[in-house]
Amino acid sequence: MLSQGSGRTKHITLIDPDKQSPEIAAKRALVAVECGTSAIFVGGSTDTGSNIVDATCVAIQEALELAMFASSQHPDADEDQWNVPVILFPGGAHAMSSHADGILFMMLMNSTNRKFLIEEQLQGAPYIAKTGLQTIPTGYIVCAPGGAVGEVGQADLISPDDTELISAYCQTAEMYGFSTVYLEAGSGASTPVSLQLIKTAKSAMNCTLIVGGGIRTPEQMIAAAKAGADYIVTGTITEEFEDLQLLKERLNSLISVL
Ligand code: 1GP
Repeated sequence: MLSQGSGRTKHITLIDPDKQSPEIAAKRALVAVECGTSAIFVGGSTDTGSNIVDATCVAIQEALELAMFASSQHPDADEDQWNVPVILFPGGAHAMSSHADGILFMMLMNSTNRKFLIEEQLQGAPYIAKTGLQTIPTGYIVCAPGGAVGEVGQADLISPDDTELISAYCQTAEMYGFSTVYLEAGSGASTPVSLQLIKTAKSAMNCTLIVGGGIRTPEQMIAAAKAGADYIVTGTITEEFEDLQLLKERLNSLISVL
């Protein structure tokens, strides 16, 4: 579902179901897909209930299906453009939906609290097994400044120049068999994950590398891509625009540089 495939860095849009109604979330997701985003992550906040997560996944899936159907009626349109996965990015075992295409099954590797290392996973696994949600085994590593997720997740933050430590975390992730590593600076972070950490992570392992948190400009997108990110996640930007046309312009300016 997420792979290093073409070698070109791709963009992922994060939608936090807590930040808008499911209808608005679906409209925002459509704009993002139109701009070329490759997947929609649904999640983020730690206390969002499953009902809101589920309603948001349903609304996004329905909107994508409708757009795909509309495209199929036009000989010049590319209906495959709308075929993007909706993937859960859960704050915990409570934030699940069977209407997603998959789930980042994460270990917050640098948490000091066993809740985020194994307990939430133990609670979520039976539901995932029952619903058959496709799992993406992911090592989630929170880097400074870390923001809310660093605090709530009680992460021992990785400092921007600690290449030795990030390298060991990435090697560990690969040895555990994780397919993916997500370097997170925190939603709305004042500074994104350092380029040094991205470069080191990329060269330390063969896992798919996701980078997110505080990325807001085309220059930051280009730098993270050059440093080795396979996927770049942006979330906050999508929530800043009520006007969908303005959102489209902003997202286009970011995604088109990849
Ligand atoms: C947060 O990495 C994501 O989990 C996205 O961060 O909201 O800062 O874009 P932003």
